[in-house]
Amino acid sequence: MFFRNITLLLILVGTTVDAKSDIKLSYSKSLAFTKIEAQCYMKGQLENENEWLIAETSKEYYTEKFSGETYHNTCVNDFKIAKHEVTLELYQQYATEKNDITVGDAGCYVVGDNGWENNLSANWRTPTFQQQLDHPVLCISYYESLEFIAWLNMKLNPESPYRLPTESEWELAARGSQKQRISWRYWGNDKEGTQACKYGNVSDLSLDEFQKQDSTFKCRDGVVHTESVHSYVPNDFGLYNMLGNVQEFTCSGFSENPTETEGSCDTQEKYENITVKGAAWYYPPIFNRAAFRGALPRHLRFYGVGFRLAQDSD
Ligand SMILES: [Ca+2]
Ligand SMILES: [Ca+2]
Repeated sequence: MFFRNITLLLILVGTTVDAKSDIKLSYSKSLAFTKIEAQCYMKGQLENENEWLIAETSKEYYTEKFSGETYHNTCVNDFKIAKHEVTLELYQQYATEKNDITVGDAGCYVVGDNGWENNLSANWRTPTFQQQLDHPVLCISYYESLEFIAWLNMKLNPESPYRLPTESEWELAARGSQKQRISWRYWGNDKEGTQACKYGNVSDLSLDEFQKQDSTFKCRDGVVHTESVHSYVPNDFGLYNMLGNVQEFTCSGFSENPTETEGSCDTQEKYENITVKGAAWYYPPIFNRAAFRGALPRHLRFYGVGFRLAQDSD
């Protein structure tokens, strides 16, 4: 069964308010799950991926940014992962119930006139651009995502608590079925960058025309910033925007050697940074790959980073 009981109930009832809680029907996008069975798979860069990355950048840049994406076997247990990123709408309900304690208290990293800056007036409500309620929430720190998830678990009391996915779970989910795992992206390698706009909200010519970029995909999706979480063609696990819209928190600590951290949640904070996966709406093509791994301090917010829910499978 793909949906949690609560989600199924929401669909059957078909009203805006569920009997078990006041989570609205439209919020169910954040709570629709796909089950992925326990398995082992080959994670990391595939054949020729490193050659392309070095050709696009340099050997030094590759070593600094991408050498930890080693090709190796990793295994996951049965798990469920949300089809969509957590929406602004659901996060807004959480924040309202918490009296907006997370609003604007420490700023959010955005690209300003002089590059990256912690913009103290930017926050998840006003991330320097307009968002709709079904867009992904962003400008949320890892710690804030955990607070939100704790609230959601208390509110809905699911059989298996909601949590963030591990890095190994996330990358498997992003790669899709076996057939798609032979590609850097779930729509293929797409070296020319002409196919991406069909499959995810990526950095594209629409963004480049709005604000000049160093490198974008060579297609046009008409979306400069974020888009609905239920947009573009999903991968064949039925998951949307695994490589687009916002980059996503995992619960795994970050190590240059992924085998140390990828299979579990770093709840003890053994590692300084948390691992983020996927690509945001402004990421150049070199970062928009299933194998890419990012590291972020747990307390910082970025206007390209959000999250999606996962849970243990029944
Ligand atoms: Ca776009
Ligand atoms: Ca995403």
